[in-house]
Amino acid sequence: MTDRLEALIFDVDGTLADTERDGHRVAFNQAFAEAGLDWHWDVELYGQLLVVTGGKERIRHYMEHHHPALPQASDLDDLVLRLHRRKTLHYAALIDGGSIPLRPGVLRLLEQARAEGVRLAVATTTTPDNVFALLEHALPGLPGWFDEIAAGDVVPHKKPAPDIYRYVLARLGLPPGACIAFEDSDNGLHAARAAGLLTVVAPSGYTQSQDFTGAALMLDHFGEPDRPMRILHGPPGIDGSMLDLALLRRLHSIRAADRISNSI
Ligand code: XBP
Ligand code: MG
Repeated sequence: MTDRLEALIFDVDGTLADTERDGHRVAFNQAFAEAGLDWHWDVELYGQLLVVTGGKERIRHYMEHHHPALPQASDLDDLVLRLHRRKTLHYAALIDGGSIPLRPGVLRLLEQARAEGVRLAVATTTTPDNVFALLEHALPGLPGWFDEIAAGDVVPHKKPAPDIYRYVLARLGLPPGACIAFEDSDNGLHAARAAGLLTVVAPSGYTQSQDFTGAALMLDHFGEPDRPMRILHGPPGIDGSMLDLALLRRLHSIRAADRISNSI
């Protein structure tokens, strides 16, 4: 692990904003209703479907498990694509309508990183349009703060596979030891760790009871001056009311020291 922290790599859904229940889920249902389908993903069912990352993959999984009588024809692929395209438009409209804010402390941390020359990147399974919609709505021009926005089908295997993180690292030209990943889900944590990244986890609405063994630090959120974070799990010597670069650099150097002593 290098001794300098050079980049922060963020998951999007659940990490930058809690988008699943009131964003993606609602948009999927809008697309189904518009297509004349009587499918409805309620809050509980959607929580179960989240085990499958990627919206197209999730629709396909739902069809196979809840409507197995549907013909396995190639026009099924076409239906998935059409539904997903409409879902993406509905999602952007929901975001533009202001229904999903960034999570506490996210913008503050991005601003500090930008001011101090720590690079920013995104590694997500979601569609690129969704990331741009979310960031641009949060702050006009915000997508331009990121050196790399890696999203969706740019890699063959979605999380929990490490592909998207490896892709981002290659694009940034950095080793995993120079970066920290931010995630909210077990699938995301597995992906980041398998790519060799130190990972900070802030569980979101749907992921509170997942297993985050292997996270370097677990928080309820990143914290704001008037809304302190709670550290749910972390190494001794890490404390504070907000996640900032000083704390992240401390975490990074503690983990670097751990690695060196473990390899001796
Ligand atoms: C996010 C997802 C995404 C969204 C839907 O996972 O699983 O699939 O639910 O996005 P992560 P699309 O936060 O681990 O990246 O419909 O655009 O695929
Ligand atoms: Mg996520």
